[in-house]
Amino acid sequence: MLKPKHTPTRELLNLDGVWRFGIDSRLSEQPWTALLETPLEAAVPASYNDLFTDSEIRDHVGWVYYQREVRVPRGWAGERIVLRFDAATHAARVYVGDELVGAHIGGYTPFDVDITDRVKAGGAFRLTVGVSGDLSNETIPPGRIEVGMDGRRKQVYFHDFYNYAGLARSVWLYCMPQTRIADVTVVTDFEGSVGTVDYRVELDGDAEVRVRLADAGGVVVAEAQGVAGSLVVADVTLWKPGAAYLYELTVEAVDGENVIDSYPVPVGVRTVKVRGHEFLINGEPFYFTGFGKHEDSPVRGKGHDDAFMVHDFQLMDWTGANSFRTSHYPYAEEVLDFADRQGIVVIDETAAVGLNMGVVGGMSGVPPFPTFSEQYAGAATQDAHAQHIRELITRDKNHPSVVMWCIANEPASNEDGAREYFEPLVKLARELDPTRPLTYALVMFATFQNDQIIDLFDVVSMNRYYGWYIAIGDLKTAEMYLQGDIEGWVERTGKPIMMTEYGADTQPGIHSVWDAGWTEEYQVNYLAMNHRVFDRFPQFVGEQVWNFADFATSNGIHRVDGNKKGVFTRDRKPKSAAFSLRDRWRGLNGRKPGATE
Ligand code: BDP
Repeated sequence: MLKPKHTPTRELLNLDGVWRFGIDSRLSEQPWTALLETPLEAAVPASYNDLFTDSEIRDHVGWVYYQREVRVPRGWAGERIVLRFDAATHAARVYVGDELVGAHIGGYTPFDVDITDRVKAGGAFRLTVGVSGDLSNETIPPGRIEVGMDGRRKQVYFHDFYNYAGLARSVWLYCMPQTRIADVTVVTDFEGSVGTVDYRVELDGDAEVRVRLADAGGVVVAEAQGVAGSLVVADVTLWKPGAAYLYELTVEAVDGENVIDSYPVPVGVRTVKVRGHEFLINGEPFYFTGFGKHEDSPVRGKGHDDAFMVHDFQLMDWTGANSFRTSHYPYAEEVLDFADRQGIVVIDETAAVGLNMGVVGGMSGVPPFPTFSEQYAGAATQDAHAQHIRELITRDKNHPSVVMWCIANEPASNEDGAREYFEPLVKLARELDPTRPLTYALVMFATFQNDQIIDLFDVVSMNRYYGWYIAIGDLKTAEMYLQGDIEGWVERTGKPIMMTEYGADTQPGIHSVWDAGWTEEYQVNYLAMNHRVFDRFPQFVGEQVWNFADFATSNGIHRVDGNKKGVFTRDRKPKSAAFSLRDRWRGLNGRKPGATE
């Protein structure tokens, strides 16, 4: 699905702002049929939860409604007119006037609603959007709604980050020609100094297609005609981690000399490959440094914010991070566009977090009932997961920054049923994108002895907390556990191995000369212990600390004002560990991680 853009043939109206807002229990039966009777207004984009002081709204289970007037620009007569939601978390119903015109399930991928037949250029309409933050065994991520002693419905879920909901990304009204470019796929390669850009265009309607590729200075370097083809780029400048370079592919649907539709796609020429235990970008071994992140900030919740985005990338660069993982859901498209331009490498993760009943059993990892069963993650969950993978890959396939798909975070890959659940999803992802490696982030209790699915994937991504959840305050024991764990994976797989999560909760301002949990020194020592172990393994291809910043969680006895494993606080102030990571990742203390000599 193509991101809405201003082009010579397409126009765009941003609908962000302050919308009327209410929760279903305080509105009439069919609230979309009239002006919402509510004193509340909510900011878009933002999760609604933290905007208000009322905890009933914050933890609402059910539908909430957003509403505003929209005027269609006068000049759009004869065009196809579409509403676009960059995300509605986790489900949406869209009403134009009194009528339901579209619906979507999946909180982190965009959807369009064609409203050409329902609105008039120059006219206005009442737009109401119902959004539900509910999680069930038919959603990704899954969850369960329980009814409390007082009859109140409560959302239960199996991930620690707070279940923010609402319109957390931009809303657009846009117009396109009736005959239009529906999709573009690019795949790049190079040999020596010659690059190739294979392209494929899908049209809605009948037209000829022509494409041209311009370099960063706007000089056209290759042209072609037809819905698919291969462009050759002499003296190619590659897209590299830390040294982004983008060409622009302009795709045009034409009728003779008449341009019917025009759409630009930024293109970074680069390759990604797994060879033995190496992860190669442009044929060279790449070592990931960086973080697992969250879309999370005070007041906005998961609301996308350009200022936080720019600042986060600055801080990542400051620490020497060359990458991050979009834990635990696809991030706003703006973030991937920015990563493309900044040369930051991305592991793009689905929203499939919490496919693991073992976490309910605490550190024992014993599930109360099988994860992959109709009681929890059954056929409906798998269908939702498949649909989510389709939407993610369709959205992000052309980003050079995205080098790997992470299909799930910490699934119960040690349980029976995991293979039946994941095999078709892996097949689907490989069909949709044969070019990128696949991984999943491995939970602690999925060991090299009991994991049932690693052979389906390309990279072993470990989430490990030795020295925190296991052997806290005893880094010597933790080091032995970690060493043995990695050795086991090396022997079992021969694949590239990386740490996608390792971290220790840290309250800034607490200090100790001993190895005491929650202190700034302990976070530093904990990370140093991990790094010592990683550096012993040539099979190791990267380290992403959990987490970039502190983030909001649901209530829990092991969370104090959220998850404090951030290297930065929630308002992006550095803890001591930020400085030690900077030393390591920028090579200030000698060797850079992953350096071969
Ligand atoms: C891991 C999860 C991550 C949590 C982290 C933690 O993947 O989402 O935030 O543990 O406990 O299991 O800090």
